[in-house]
Amino acid sequence: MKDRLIPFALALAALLLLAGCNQPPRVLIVTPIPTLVPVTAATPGAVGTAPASAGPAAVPATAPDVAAAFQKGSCGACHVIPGIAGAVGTIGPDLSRMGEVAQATLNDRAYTGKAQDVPGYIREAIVEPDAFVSSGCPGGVCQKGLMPASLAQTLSDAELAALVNYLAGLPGSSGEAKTPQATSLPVAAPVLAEDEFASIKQVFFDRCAGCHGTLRKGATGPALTPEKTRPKGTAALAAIIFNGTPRGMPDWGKQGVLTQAEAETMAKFLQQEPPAPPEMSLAQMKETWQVLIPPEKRPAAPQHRRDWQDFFTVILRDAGQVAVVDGDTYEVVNTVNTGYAVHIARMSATGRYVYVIGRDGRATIIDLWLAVPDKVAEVKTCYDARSIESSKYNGPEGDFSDKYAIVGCYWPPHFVILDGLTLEPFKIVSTRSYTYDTEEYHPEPRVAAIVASHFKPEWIVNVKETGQVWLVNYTDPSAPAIKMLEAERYLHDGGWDATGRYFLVAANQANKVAVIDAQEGKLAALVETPKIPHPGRGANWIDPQFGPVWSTAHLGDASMVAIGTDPQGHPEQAWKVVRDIQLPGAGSLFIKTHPNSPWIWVDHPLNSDAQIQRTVCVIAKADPTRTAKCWEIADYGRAVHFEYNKEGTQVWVSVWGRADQPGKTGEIVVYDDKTLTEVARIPNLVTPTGKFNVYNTMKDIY
Ligand code: DHE
Repeated sequence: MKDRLIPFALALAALLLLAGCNQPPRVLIVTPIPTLVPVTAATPGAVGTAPASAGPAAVPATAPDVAAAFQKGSCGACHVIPGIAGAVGTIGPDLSRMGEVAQATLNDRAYTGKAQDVPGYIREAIVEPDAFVSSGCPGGVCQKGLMPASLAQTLSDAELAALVNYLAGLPGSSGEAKTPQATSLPVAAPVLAEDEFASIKQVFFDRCAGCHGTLRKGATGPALTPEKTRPKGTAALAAIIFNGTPRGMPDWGKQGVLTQAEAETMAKFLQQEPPAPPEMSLAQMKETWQVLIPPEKRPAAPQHRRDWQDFFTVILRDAGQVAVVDGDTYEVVNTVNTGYAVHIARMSATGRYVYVIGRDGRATIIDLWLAVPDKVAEVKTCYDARSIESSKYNGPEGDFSDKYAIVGCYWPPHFVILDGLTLEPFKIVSTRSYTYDTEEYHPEPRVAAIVASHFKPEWIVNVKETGQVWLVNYTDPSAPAIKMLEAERYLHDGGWDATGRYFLVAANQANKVAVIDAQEGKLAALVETPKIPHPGRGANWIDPQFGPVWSTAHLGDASMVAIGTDPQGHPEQAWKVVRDIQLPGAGSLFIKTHPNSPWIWVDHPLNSDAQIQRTVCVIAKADPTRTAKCWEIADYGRAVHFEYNKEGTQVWVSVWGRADQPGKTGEIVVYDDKTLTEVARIPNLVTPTGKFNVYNTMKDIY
């Protein structure tokens, strides 16, 4: 084991000063620590139990409060440190057995540092954090640069000596690590000048809000409210902002997006009360709008011989990219930079264009007819977004194919209508409104799923918090007619039934599926389901007993249900749960089928069990009473989301790995749908999640 204190972020520094006193690190002594008892903690490693150290004692005249010193260095933000209040960080190694770990590392030939004894080793780790990088971070080998070297300037000699001494004594005399205290220390927000606050606020909304939420309540990224951030302190937060984390936080400093000083200002900003998030005007959107290849300069026919209708656009979430992959050859035709924490892709009515939305509200359009498919326009329409769709209607009321696009935002709470070829935004509609049931004003109702009707020039826009489904007619998109239907709160994701007349959407926190009759423009039913339905777009199939059904699995229940969708042919079963099929576990996000397939495929990526996370199951349409087969598709990561090829003969499943684990960042496994045998793997993709086959997405086949 070559574990080490590493990036034991934020703590200590003073060693440099000690070195300045001609005191080589290895002679720092381990002193008894009776006076170093933290205010809130149990006594740490018992006196005299720390590994022996050579040299004379460097006892500070007045021993500092060790808990205060840890607090000053913000060590607890990144490390678990027994006995230190709030030291429960999981970015760096757990320091519960630091003394033992240090000794073991010193005995290990792999150790390349200069320390001769345990205290020297710990000091080296603090003062020269990258001298020897630990493999003890939660994700494996720690990241160079994460442990801030600035700690050397943060703490006094005495404070550093106290910390080294404390850590060298871990675990305590009982040999067992102490449980960290969960109390929080009173910490005031650091001072931030008004002008600094104003400018960094904008950076937050541009770069960070998509993952941490505009009000910093957390989403993909953790909550960053003051009670969470203040105990971490400026140095720790700045280090994380600058260097990123193994769990997906980008390294804004290393990427050159933020300077060290800006990272520190951001760290201070995050410890203040969250300010009201900004609105975004059309003019602001237009400032970000870029047409890279104008429509008149785009080809009139495909410039390659590939079957572009069988392309898959694969979301590479943590890379902020979309891979365009050939469905016939499995070659990655191009990798396109898109919005940060990119979320989903949808096709234009003709399929030629792919619309992509990132959580940062950046919409991108990719032209699949270019010799190498690439983006031709982009625009930022909000600070936090999840949905995008195109206009798909072509009928008596006009041909709207590829004419418009729509982006649904979480913040500001609005949707934006854009030109379908250039992404020029031209109409913003706020979703601020009244809850459907209590008629109370809601200031921030987020836009969830948006689908385009094939039968009317209409988008179905789902407004989460108010529980309203808006039917938005785009015949005159600058003055869109909107019909507001009352459905259920917390609308999230959903899809069409096989006829395209009914839209079924999960009201996930209400444990219901709302059925919208898009032809009649009304709510057809509310169907009770098990806990937290999460269909993606769901799966349409013919049940041998109950006829046409639509299915969803659940985040909070180990089951997949089938809901009857044929009020004419099977009125008894219409809008009722007719099947409830047991799965190996809860935590399912997506299911999928194809009219040509004998199966319905189900994933479980958010199950707490690592094996179930990477397990997929199939249910036979011929015998939908149980799962026919379940298996693990990889030995790492999570199995997530399915997509069929154009013919409906092969199924692609993502292995959602981790961007920081070489060899395990992710891949796609391709199965023969009939035999369920593996056909191919598309390796070395960075966190592949959703996959969207051009033909199936444009035709809404699922
Ligand atoms: Fe999604 C669809 C919102 C997290 C992958 N996701 C959707 C939709 C919404 C939504 C509203 C429907 C869009 C539509 O049809 O127009 N997703 C959210 C969140 O708010 C949430 C829970 C938290 C967040 O921080 O964003 C979230 N989503 C995730 C993930 O973590 C997933 C698994 C990976 C990722 O990309 O981050 C993920 N969501 C997807 C995918 C779809 C989706 C692949 C489209 C499924 C489809 O087949 O259409």
